[in-house]
Amino acid sequence: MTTEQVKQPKQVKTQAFSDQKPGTSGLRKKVTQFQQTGYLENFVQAVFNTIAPCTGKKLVLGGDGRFYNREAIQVIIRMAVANGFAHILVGKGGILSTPAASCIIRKNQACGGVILSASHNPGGPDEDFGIKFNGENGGPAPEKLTDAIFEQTLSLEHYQTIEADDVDLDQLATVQIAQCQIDIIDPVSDYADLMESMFDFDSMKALFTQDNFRMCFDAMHAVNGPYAKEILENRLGAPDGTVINGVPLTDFGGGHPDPNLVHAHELVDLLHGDDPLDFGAASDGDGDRNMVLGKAFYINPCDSLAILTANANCVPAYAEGISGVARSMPTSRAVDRVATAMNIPCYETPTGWKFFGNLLDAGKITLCGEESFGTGSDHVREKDGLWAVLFWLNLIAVKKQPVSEIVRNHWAQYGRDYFTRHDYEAVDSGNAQEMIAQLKEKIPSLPGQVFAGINIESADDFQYIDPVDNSKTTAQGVRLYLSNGGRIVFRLSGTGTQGATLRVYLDCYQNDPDLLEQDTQQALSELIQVAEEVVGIKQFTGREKPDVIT
Ligand code: VG1
Ligand code: CO
Repeated sequence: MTTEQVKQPKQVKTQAFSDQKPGTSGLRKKVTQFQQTGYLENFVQAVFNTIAPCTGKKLVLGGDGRFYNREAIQVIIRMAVANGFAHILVGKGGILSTPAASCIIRKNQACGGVILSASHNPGGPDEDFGIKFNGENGGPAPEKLTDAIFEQTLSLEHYQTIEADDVDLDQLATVQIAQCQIDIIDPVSDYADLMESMFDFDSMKALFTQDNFRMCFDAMHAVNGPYAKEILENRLGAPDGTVINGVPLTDFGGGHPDPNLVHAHELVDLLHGDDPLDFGAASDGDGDRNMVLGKAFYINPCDSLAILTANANCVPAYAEGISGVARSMPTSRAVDRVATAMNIPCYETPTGWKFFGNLLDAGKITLCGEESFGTGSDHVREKDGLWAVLFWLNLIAVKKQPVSEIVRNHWAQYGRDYFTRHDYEAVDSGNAQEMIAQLKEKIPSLPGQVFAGINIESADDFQYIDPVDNSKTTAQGVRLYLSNGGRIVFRLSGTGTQGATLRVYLDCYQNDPDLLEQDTQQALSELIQVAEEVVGIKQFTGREKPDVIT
C-alpha cells in the first residue's frame, strides 16, 4: 500500500439507527442486521465521537473470527484512519480473543480496543455478530460510556471514512495509510507470555512430560484454538492433538461455541466411558468463558470461583495473597464462604463483566467470576477462559490431586452450594416483560408467603451502587430469599438476539456430609417448584420445561 493511493477522509451521510443500545456485553444482532447500509459504521462512529478526540491515539482491533469479522475490520480500519488515529494494532487474520485484546490494550497503552464478537452465540450468514468497545484499562466500557455511545447512535448524520485498499490481514507487517500506522500483530504471543509469567509452568509441564496426565481442550472451532495450541502443546509440552477443534471457523463448524455440558458434548464424552481422560476444558466463541471437567466429574462455575479463591496461594501470581473477590449477583454464594474464612471482602455486582472493572482498577478485588462460565482476575479486565484452565492445571500440578478430590475436599470444608440455571430461550418478548412486571408488583407482598411448603423471607429487585464511583444501576433481577437457605433469581438476558430469554437461577446451601453428592436438579427440586408457583413460568413462556439447563 502506498500513500499515493490514499484520498482525503470524507464524510458519508448516514441515517441514524434506533436499535443500537449495547446489552450485557456490547451490541449483538443478526449478521443481516449488521449488513444494512451504514449500520456498522453508525455504531463505530458513535464510539469514536464518544471517545473523541481520536487524533494521535492508538487502537487495538480484532475479533473471534466469525462470519463478517474480516469485512468489519476493513470498514473499521478505514474509519479509524479517517477519524485521526495514529496507530492501529490488528490481530493477524483479524483474530484476537477477548482476553488477549484486553491484554494487548493494557500492554501497549492503547486508548482502547474494538472487539468483534457475539461470544457464545452461533456464527454464519444467518447467525449473530457483535461489537464492543473496551477502554484503556482493557475492560468493557462502563454503563456511562455505553449510554453515551447509544445517545450518539440515535442522532448521527455522518460518519467519516477514507478510500483505501483493503489491508492484508494475513501477513505480520506494518502498513501506513495517511497519518496512521497499522501493525498486523501476532495475536497469541503477548497473551501467552502473560500466562507464562503468572503460573507455575515447570510443575504444569511435569504433568504432561512425567506424570502421563491426559487432557483435552475443546476450542469449539472458535478463537482460542491458536492460543491453546501455543500454550498447552508448544509451551507446556502436552501431546499434539490435546487441542481439538482448534482451527477458528467463520461458522464454528456449525456448532454453538458455548462451553457447557450440552454444546461441548464431544469433550464430555472423552471424560466419560471406558478410558476417560484426567482433565477436560473448553472455551467459548471469543475465548472468555471456560468449562472445566475432571474424570467423569463436572465443576460448576460458581464452585470453580470459590475453589480458585481458596487455593490462590498455589499460583505464583497470587502467592502474596488476594485483596478481595467479587461475583455477579446470580452466582452462588460459595465464594462468599471462602472470603469470610479468608477475611477478605466479597462484592456482589450486577451481571456483566463491566461491573468488575472499577473494583479491579481500584485494587479492591483480585479474583472475580460469574455463574455463566466466566472467571478472571486483575491480570486483564475481561473474563479469561484459558487463564481459568491454566489455574486449574496449576492447582492439579501443585496439589497432586485429581479434580474430583480437590472439589470434594472443598465441599467437606465449606459445605456445598447446589446451583442451577434454567433458560427459556426466544420466548415472546411481550409475555416475558409482562411476567417480570407482574413479579415486581408482587415483591412487597411476598415475604411471609409460603410456596411449595417453603416460606419466602425476603424479596427485592437487585440494585447496585458501585463502591468506587457511586454510580447506581437498578432493575438487575428479582431475588427471592427462602427460609431453607435457598435463593431464586429471575432476570431477562441482555445478550440474546431473538425474542426474550428468561433466566431462572436457583441455589441452596447444604453442609450435611451425607447430602453432598446429590443430583443437582434433585437437590433443587423444591426451589424449582417454588419458582413455578410464584411466577407461572409455564403459562407465560408456553414451555413445559427450560430449553437449556446448566
Ligand atoms: C450472559 C451471561 C453473563 C455474561 C454475558 C456476556 O449475559 O449471563 O453472565 O457476562 O452473557 O458473556 P445475559 O445478559 O444474556 O444473561 V460473553 O461470554 O458474551 O462475553
Ligand atoms: Co464470551
